[in-house]
Amino acid sequence: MAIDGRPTSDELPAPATSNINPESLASFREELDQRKHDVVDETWAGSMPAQNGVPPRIRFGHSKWFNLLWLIPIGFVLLVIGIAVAKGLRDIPVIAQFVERYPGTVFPAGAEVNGGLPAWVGWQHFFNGLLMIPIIRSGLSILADHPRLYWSRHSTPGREWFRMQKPVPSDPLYTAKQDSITLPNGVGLPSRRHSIGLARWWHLGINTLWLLNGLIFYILVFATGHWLRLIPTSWDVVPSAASVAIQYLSLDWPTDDAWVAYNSLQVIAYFITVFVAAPLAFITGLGMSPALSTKFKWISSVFSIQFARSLHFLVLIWFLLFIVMHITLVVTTGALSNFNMMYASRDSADSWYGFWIFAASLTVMIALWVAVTPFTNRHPRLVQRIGYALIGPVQRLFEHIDSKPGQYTEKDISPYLWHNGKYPETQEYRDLYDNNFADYRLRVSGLVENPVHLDLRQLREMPHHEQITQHFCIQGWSGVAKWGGVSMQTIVDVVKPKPEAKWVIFYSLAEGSDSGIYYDAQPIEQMSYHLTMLAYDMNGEALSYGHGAPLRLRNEVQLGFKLVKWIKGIEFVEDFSEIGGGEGGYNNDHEFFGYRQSI
Ligand SMILES: Nc1nc2c(c(=O)[nH]1)N[C@H]1C(S)=C(S)[C@@H](COP(=O)(O)O)O[C@H]1N2
Ligand SMILES: [Mo]
Repeated sequence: MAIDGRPTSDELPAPATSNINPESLASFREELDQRKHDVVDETWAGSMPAQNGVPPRIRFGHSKWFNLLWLIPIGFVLLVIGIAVAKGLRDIPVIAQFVERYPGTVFPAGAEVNGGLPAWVGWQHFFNGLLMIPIIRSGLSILADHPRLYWSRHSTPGREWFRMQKPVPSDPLYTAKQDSITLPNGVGLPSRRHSIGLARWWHLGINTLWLLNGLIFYILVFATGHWLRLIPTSWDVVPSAASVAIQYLSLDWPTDDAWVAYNSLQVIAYFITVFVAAPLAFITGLGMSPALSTKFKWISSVFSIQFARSLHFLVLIWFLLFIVMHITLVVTTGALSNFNMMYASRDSADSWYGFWIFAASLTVMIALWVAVTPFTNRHPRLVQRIGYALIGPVQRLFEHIDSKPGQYTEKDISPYLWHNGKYPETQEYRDLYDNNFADYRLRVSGLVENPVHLDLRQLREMPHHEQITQHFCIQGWSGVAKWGGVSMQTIVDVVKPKPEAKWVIFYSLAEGSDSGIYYDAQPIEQMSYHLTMLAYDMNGEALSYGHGAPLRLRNEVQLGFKLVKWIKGIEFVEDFSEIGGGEGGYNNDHEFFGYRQSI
């Protein structure tokens, strides 16, 4: 045994004589599921049965968990106490004077010219609300696919600060997919268990439109005087907001001057929402990209993907609280006048005009809410295509990042790396495993000058490549490991791809969760990246069964599902439309993932 536990090539069993003939090379494609899956039906995703989670809870101390449902009665009691206290406070002369001194609205200089809300504010507001619905719902579906949140990148079971799933069972081969939960119908988009592929097209696709809407909003806000309504220009907003809070809580509303300027509590809430929460949602979203994190090493080392994911979730909580408070107050503080101002640009407390526009916009939102899930189940390919059209260019752009190893060191290695996917259960694999992979051959073929069969001894004799890198599963968990093996560039140099070769297909010994073997297509440029390799060692030991023995792919600009485990063959091709279901990978064929996933 070598000192670090890794077997040397002499210690491996001598290879058996090869029984591989040229026809067996062609057979990879025949082992794929060639059907087109174009609907979400019962058999989809390996017929995973629904599985409920548990009410959300937060960890305090080492292993105590607080069930967040308690916040409902606690919140109610606090509200009642708050109202009683606020009412009492207003009878105290000092407080009464304070409220008189700060009635609630700070009028910035030049505010009068801002009287009324222009029509663009109403439209912006409508589009924002409309887009937020699928964004939030699909975001919840993404969370439900790995229903745990951590502060550190290690995603160690028991170390999460939030979960809506039972504790992780002790089975060492428990997978992240088994951990996913179903959401109540109508909540998630889709609410179905492990529908993350589709949820992500909604989330990322609609996000591009939401960001565009936001950008237009920013431009108009600053091009007009509208920013004076949203950005506090004097510290008086602080006492003034406190005064508004007392007035609201005592159920005696402050005077409404919203036609000219918002009250200070509104200004602060709107300011945080527009200028803090929204940009933070964007930045933390990008913080979960594998490609970007190999590029922005320093930031991603300090603020890990899990930190970004947790903050992203806290931003969601802010948005949800904001939406609930905002709607409650709009409806309880002169609803007709508020609707007229926002939807009809008019200052009137008795016309129903604004109300009807609001009602129409609400109808559109509800119709959308009800229709999106059945639509997604019926036309998942369309959702995938539109999603790709919207976010694909960004996925493509980030794929050009070719970073060098060195971001992490031994001390960053995670104590636990989740397992995922469907384990190999074929006789073919069992025979290889039982014989310690002596009969294993990696078959590299297709559009290459020099097709090869390589046994493990030959692979171990090739120049050794090592990297300590972070794994990003599409479901949201992560972890750092040390991978040892052969750089893909070494293989490329041996086989010499022909100029027509554009894609590289990795075939697995394992089947996918539904039918046919697991496979994935990778762009040929990425085969020459510093962080693309075939790993036969993990953390200094031969790769384990669960993590892909005897050989797996690492390509660190991509999400985990593209990193095929238990590799048996590699084929260089011109395009992948004739391979399997034609979508460039098992998950893309069956679960509507994308063939590029750098975010
Ligand atoms: N053959 C095969 N490879 C696979 C999968 C699979 O189901 N089958 N799952 C993928 C997914 S979704 C992830 S996140 C990683 C997980 O690797 P790990 O189990 O070593 O952490 O393997 C990928 N490779
Ligand atoms: Mo994954």
